[in-house]
Amino acid sequence: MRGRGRPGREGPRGRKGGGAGRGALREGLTTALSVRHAVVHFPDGSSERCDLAPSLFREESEFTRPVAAGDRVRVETERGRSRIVEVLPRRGWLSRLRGGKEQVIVANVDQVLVVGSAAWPRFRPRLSDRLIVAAERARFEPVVVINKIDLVEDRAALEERLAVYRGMGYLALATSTTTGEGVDVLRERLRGRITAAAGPSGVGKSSLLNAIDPTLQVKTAPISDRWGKGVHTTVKSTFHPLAGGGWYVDTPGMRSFAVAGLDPADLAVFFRDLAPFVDACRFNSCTHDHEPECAVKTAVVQGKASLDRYRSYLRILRGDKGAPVDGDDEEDEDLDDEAEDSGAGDGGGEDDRASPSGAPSDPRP
Ligand SMILES: Nc1nc2c(ncn2[C@@H]2O[C@H](COP(=O)(O)OP(=O)(O)OP(=O)(O)O)[C@@H](O)[C@H]2O)c(=O)[nH]1
Ligand SMILES: [Mg+2]
Ligand SMILES: [Zn+2]
Repeated sequence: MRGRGRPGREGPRGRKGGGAGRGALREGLTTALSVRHAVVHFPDGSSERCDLAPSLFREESEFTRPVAAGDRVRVETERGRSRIVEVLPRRGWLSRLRGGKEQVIVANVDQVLVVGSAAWPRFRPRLSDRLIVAAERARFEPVVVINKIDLVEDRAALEERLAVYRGMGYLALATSTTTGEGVDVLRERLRGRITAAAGPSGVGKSSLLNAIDPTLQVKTAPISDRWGKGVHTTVKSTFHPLAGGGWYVDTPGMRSFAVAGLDPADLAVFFRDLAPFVDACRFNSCTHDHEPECAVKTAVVQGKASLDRYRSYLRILRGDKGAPVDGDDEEDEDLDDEAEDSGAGDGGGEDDRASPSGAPSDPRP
């Protein structure tokens, strides 16, 4: 099996030696990040706001920031001030490409809820599939969620899509925080695990958390952007402890998502439905695009693999080359878009925030 394209198991490095002998050193979990600080949760149950040691910033790095939510870190406390002096190697990380660097949305989770909505905003299969690839690359198990299922009467197309994901071995759920559909199954799946929820703004990532644990009351907001893209209510990746054990990492909505660190030759490895056909391609270097005698294309033509998933594959493969993909009606908006980096200071994955002013409110049937 081809394994290139996976991130190294190393991750970022902190100061060698961790500053032993100066202040007391403790290990903890980074549960939230702002531009200059991080909240670190310690095994004794306490949390502290910590500075980031300047030494963390010294090295040239492929990452936009030295610390990410979910990082296991060493914290030094001197004269009542705590600061992160070392980031321990990551088990995996969910990241996106931003301005040529990797922006880590969250590190060291067990699974990623790839959340879309049935309507308002519309379901975006390309974005969900990109997130699935990023989760696979991180070795985090994807769980596919199509929320707001109460908003559609004809579910056939969405159910078909869910069936494709189930066929790949993923848990794939239709949910509604309004009717409660799917919430019990989801709650059970989250128990005892660290789960990051990712997807576009306004699909209900925070609402799902509130449905799972109503005592949390995380902030949510109606979709009031007339283009249905939503306003960004959650602005940074934040860990919430779950009553039944485990954590739910609520992340900011994304308008676009470019998978970081992909080698086109290995992309098919991250498509569990296409990967089994790869070995039968005539050419070892087949990218399953224009090459003759491609077993992946044959499988799609014969209906053994989903055409829509194959479209997602081609979209990611062709990436910023911009070559059109036949029959792909998804807007060309899910590539690396530096214009999005307006201002916000990269506090752990936050996206641009649309203005909510003067827009209509969330329509309910
Ligand atoms: N009809 C319906 N509305 C929902 C459902 N889930 C959430 N909503 C509404 O959708 C809007 C957006 O929900 P949020 O939970 O804030 O969305 P989010 O994904 O966290 O958005 P960001 O934080 O901006 O990324 C809110 O008005 C919710 O009440 C659902 O299952 N059905
Ligand atoms: Mg939110
Ligand atoms: Zn091929």
